[in-house]
Order: sequence, then C-alpha cells, then structure tokens
Amino acid sequence: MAHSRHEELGLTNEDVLQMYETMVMARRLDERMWLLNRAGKIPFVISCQGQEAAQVGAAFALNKEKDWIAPYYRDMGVVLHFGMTPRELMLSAFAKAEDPNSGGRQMPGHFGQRKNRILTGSSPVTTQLPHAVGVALAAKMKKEDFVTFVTLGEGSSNQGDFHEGMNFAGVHKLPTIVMVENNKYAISVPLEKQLACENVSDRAVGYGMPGVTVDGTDPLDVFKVVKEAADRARSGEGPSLIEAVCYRLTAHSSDDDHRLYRDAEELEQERKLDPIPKFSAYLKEAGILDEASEKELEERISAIVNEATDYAEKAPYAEPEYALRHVYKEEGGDE
Ligand SMILES: Cc1ncc(C[n+]2csc(CCOP(=O)(O)OP(=O)(O)O)c2C)c(N)n1
Ligand SMILES: [Mg+2]
Repeated sequence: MAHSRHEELGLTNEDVLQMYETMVMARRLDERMWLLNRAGKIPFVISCQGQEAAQVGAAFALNKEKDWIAPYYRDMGVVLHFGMTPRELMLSAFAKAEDPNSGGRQMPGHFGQRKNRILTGSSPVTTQLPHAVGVALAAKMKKEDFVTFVTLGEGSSNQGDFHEGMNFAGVHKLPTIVMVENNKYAISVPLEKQLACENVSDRAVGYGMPGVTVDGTDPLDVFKVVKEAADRARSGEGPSLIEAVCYRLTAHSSDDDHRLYRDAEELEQERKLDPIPKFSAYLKEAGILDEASEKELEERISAIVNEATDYAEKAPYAEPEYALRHVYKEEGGDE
C-alpha cells in the first residue's frame, strides 16, 4: 500500500492526531474567547483562526525540549505545542495574577514563558525578530545545538526590524527560522497594498538565505519546510525564510469591524480552505479519524476549555502593588 503523506515525512498516526488535536484546541479556545469578550468578561481577543495549520505544523518540526521560540500574537497553536496550557491561556485572557506571560499586565497574545523557552515579546510588531536572531547568535557562540524560531505577519515584514534582523542572521549564518504567516491583511490593508513583490519569500535572496512559500492551510506542507530549515540551521548552514500563506478568518481583533473593508463573499471563499475541516478530511481519508473518534476528541477539548474558563474566571487579579514588580530592583530580590 502506498504510504500516506505524513508517513513519507516520518510522522506516525499518533503524531498527526496530536497535530490535529492541538489545532482544534487552539480553535476552540479562540472561539470561547470571542464569546467571553462579547459577554463583557474579557477585554480583548486577537485570533489564531485560519492560521492553526501553519502554527502547529511548524511547531511540530522543532525540538520543543531545546529550541527557543519568539512567537507573535496569533500563535496560540505554537505556544500550545511548546507547553503553555489552556488554563494559562485563559488566565492571560482574563488578565489574572497567575497569567504566566505577564501576571496580568500585558494584552493577551504577548506570550512569554521561560520554562517553555518562549521569549517574551512586546507590542511593536517585528521586534521579536532581532531578539530571535540574537538568541541564535548565542547558540552559535556557545556552540549549542538549538535553533530559534520566530513568526510575524506579512505586513510586519515591511518594518525596519525585519531588514535588520534578517540581514544580521544572513551575514552571520545564524541558526534561525523566520516564518511569516501571510494572512493577506494587515488590519484593513490588503496584501496588494502591502508588498510590491509577489511573495514575501522573494525577499530572502537579499539576505543570502533560502526563501520558500508554502500552503499555510496544510500542516504537513508546513512541517516539511520547517523541518528542512531546522536541519539546515542545526548543521551550520544558516537561516531560512518561510512564508506560510493562510487567511485571517476573523476580524483583526475584537476591536475591529472587518465588514468595513472586506466583502462577505471573499470570506466565504476563503472559509473553504479552513485548515481544521481540511485536516480532519485528510485524517479520515487516511483511516486515522472517524465520526466517533472526532466527536470524542471534540468533547474532551470542550471539557478542557470549560475547566480553563471556570478556573481563570474565578482566579484572583494581581494586587495593585504588583504593578511595580520587575520594574525596579528589589532589596534582596533576584529579579
Ligand atoms: C511598529 C508597529 N506599528 C504598528 C502597530 C499596530 N499594529 C498591530 S498589528 C498590526 C498589523 C500587522 O499586520 P500583519 O503583520 O500582517 O499581522 P496580522 O495581524 O495580519 O497577523 C499593526 C499595524 C504595531 N503594533 N507596531
Ligand atoms: Mg497579516
């Protein structure tokens, strides 16, 4: 019997089921966050919907015990795979003291968790790229075998930090992987008003690194190219640029009304490429998933999302004095 695509990539049936489960977990958490926002319970949502395949496919190609990641605000799929829990994501959405990213100070989506090697990021887009490149420089100087993985949106690839980070990584052949999640919009600005070249990946040549455009609605395609980039990085061949083409299925954020700049028809067309039903169909065709096991998976995830929501809703806010922690050096403190 011919091998399935995932077997050709060295992935087992359990691996791809795990991929799917992480994608669905990200989607269901995200959907719950919108409900909580519209119910007035959480202040802000910035979605991963439509980008889960790119995120989870890429994360699976990394070594989550060793590699350092610098995710951007939509990367719920990436941080879930690296070990951030649904409960922790909900604590962040509710801005509670136990939020691992910032103790409830930051907006959601500003991931940062040392124990899972998730670099903390800040709000100016693309600032995470030079940071990831700097950590890759550390890997090279210390002769350690980890790579760094950084993501951003296509609009953010026009920001100066992109050029500076990419150039430095290229010149010094650093072990870093840059993945642009091209969701075709930067808030209200469509792709054709963002770039004069055809693909974001066309820019790689200017930095002396390979650039590849991949279907970001297919986790296996993304896994393949990120794996190749990770192998290159680990063997000293330097950085890679990957453009994962996907689509933003929600408004930019819970504060945006996308009906003002995007037609319903376009959204309907793009919904047909929704990575979740697409990967479910692949798994069913490969005989790995069926109606019954899919229902069981959805119920399991739903219970986890419910538990995470209840826990985070009941959790305490930070004490007001906490606002000063990590800002000034504390007597006797180590931070
Ligand atoms: C330096 C900077 N300029 C502007 C903003 C405001 N801003 C936040 S997200 C965003 C759009 C980014 O679009 P893109 O990079 O395509 O990412 P997407 O949101 O589509 O995933 C902008 C302009 C910012 N955070 N930082
Ligand atoms: Mg975009």
